[in-house]
Amino acid sequence: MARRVTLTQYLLEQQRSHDKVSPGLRLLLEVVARACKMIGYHVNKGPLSGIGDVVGNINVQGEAQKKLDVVANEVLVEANEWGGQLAAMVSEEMDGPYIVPDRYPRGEYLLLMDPLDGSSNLDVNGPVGTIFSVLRHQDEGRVPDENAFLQPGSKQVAAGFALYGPATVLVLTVGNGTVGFTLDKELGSFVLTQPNIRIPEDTSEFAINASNARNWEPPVKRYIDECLAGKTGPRGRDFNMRWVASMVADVYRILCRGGVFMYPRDAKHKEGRLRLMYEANPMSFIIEQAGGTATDGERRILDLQPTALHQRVGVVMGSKNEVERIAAYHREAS
Ligand code: AFP
Repeated sequence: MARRVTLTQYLLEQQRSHDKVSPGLRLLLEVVARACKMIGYHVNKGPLSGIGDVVGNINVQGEAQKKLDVVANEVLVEANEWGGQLAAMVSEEMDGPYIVPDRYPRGEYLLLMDPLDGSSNLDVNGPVGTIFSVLRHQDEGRVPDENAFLQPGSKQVAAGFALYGPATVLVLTVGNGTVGFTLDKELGSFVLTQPNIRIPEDTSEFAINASNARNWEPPVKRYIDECLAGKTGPRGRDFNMRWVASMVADVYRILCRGGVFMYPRDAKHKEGRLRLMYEANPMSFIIEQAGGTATDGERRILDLQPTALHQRVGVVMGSKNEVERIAAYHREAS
């Protein structure tokens, strides 16, 4: 049987062979992965978990918080606050930064997360996941404030997501490619199953919520119309469409077989719908490290200078040649 490489072994090898992984970052990523296992445990119990009912809270996004959103956030905060690697955390489920309490040592890293992405799929047993991003705290001597987090995505030292689907998978980059692990539920270990994820540069599959079509900007409408025209249109081939309405699931599919994921700005979502800091940035780092491209329609997402923790952004990411075609359509339009 082929030697099974666990997440711990992979991170130790990265620490030894590349200066990109410090002992502190390795420990941080192992703690985040362990927290994801716990979240996956709750998710996989479905209605039997007794959580998931809307508790009536409305989070900073104005969304009804399901208890599992809150539980996932608590699991991540409690797992990460005592280890000494982090100075603070930002989450979709918390209005402002969570500063590691004085009773614990504060470290050099900042953690940003969407604890339960796709949670509106929970009621229908759809795939959901946890997205995370790691930045360095640039001024380690000072308690971080909101501004400490407002770094462009290119400053990320690690990013990843867990996908709680038929299997629980963990996708990770530390800046040395993108890799995938599958949870061996008997052993409780994440085992390396995709040692070098590469996104095909071409694709005939796109992902977009087509119910927004009337609101799309012209370059997006042009691109989608050409895909729908298929063999009879300018693309000369038929396209397929997928939309899981769970970014982690749609992005994982693209990592596995190519495609383009689109949640563009439109007349209804003027800034876009997805969050820059803990959805678009980590996913862009992962996609680029797998040979793909990620823009806000035109500009590279990882170059964008954030101005607010929960700001939204348009997202077009995946197979390089399609994302670049869409960016060209935006340039032509402007
Ligand atoms: P929820 O976490 O509220 O389910 O939103 C999921 C998400 O942020 C992202 O994962 C999906 O790609 C996108 O929203 C789906 O948006 P629509 O519901 O508008 O299709």
